[in-house]
Amino acid sequence: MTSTITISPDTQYYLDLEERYGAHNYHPLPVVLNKGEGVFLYDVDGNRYYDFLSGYSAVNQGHCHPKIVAALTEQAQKLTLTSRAFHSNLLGEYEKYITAYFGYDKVLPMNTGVEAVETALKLSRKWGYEVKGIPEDKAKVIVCEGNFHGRTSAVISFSSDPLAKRNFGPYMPGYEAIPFNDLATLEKAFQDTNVAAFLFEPIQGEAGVVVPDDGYYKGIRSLCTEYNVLMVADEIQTGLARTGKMLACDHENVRPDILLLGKALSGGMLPVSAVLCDDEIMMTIKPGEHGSTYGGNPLACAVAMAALRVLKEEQMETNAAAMGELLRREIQKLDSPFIVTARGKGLLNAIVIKHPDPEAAWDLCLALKENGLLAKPTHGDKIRFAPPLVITKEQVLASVAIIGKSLQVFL
Ligand code: IF1
Repeated sequence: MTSTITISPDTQYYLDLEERYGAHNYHPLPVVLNKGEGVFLYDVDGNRYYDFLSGYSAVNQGHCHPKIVAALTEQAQKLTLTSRAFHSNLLGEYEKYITAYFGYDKVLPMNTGVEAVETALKLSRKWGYEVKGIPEDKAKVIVCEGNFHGRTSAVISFSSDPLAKRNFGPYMPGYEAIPFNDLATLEKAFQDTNVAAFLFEPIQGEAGVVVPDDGYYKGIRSLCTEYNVLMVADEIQTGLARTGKMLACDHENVRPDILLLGKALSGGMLPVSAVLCDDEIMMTIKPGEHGSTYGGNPLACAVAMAALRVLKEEQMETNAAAMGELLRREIQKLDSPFIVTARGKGLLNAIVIKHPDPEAAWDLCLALKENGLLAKPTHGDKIRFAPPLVITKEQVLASVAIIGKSLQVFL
């Protein structure tokens, strides 16, 4: 492998600060960024990069989208936080806007994605006991092997990734993992009348952008309806136009019972997440039974409405679908012996690397960085390619040229 990287004194200065004073809970690429605009990121040495990670799909609208920044800065000078001890003039407006946008009775506003997941798990259990009639403390939630839903102690309890759970026990009971994209096993699991919900990612992101067979979402919907189990779609990464539709479930016109959103719900400005469902489920939580300090704060409400608005105004789902097709087609045309496949939907994609060196994906990402494109491996041999949804045809072609050039690192 001939990947050589250059680290300037300015870059090294920042790397050293993080090494000395920060937890070592990540292994980032050796690049220090100080500016973002649209599809581009810029480092402290003024180098420009195509961003092919988009903050793990939190920056679908492009870095520092002017309309979202304007909403942020305008609201930041008026009122940022009241807590839910009092009302604000924006929470109700936001709740009306987002519930109409996605077609649900109500929304429970939270902050991070995993808080939305935890909220959905609590809602599912509460609904299980108080509506479905599951005996107390017997509720089960079915999840998928290879899942990633966040990093709280309860959520890692049902992770199948040893790295995510090792030495974080004891684990939360009440979960059963089945294979992803397997409706027969899902139906078997639903024979247990204590099952309250099925939590799934429409496309498994962290597992390496694993796209299920056509008909999977329709199959889940039909089984959940038949067995009175809540269909809980974690669209925190796949939602908000990322896969070429507003929601990944829209590819099969399927409506989950509980919809989870996060990441790009704020366009990368600040943590904003949301749990949407109808009254039968949402009204099982009574005052004082759930919440958070920042949930539904006026700043988040203003930013989220702007972030949702630009998705539609700029028809980002249409662009994501077209540019995703182009990206996968152009990568296939590279006809590289080191790329097994380029897979995904819309602009949520990954390439699978074929090379004897286990570090090959990492070395390719270093070469991509040297050539002006930022991407990160996931689970060893896969590299996620997920640029902001505002990317143009010319920028896709330029990016693929960088990918083609960088693959020479394997020669
Ligand atoms: C990290 C992964 C992606 C998510 C889905 C819930 C959450 C996430 C489908 C929780 C968060 C982030 C977390 C971040 C890296 C990134 C990630 F690699 F971890 F798995 F995108 F694929 N549901 N995903 O993808 O949302 O609490 O983070 O706001 O932890 O390293 P969060």
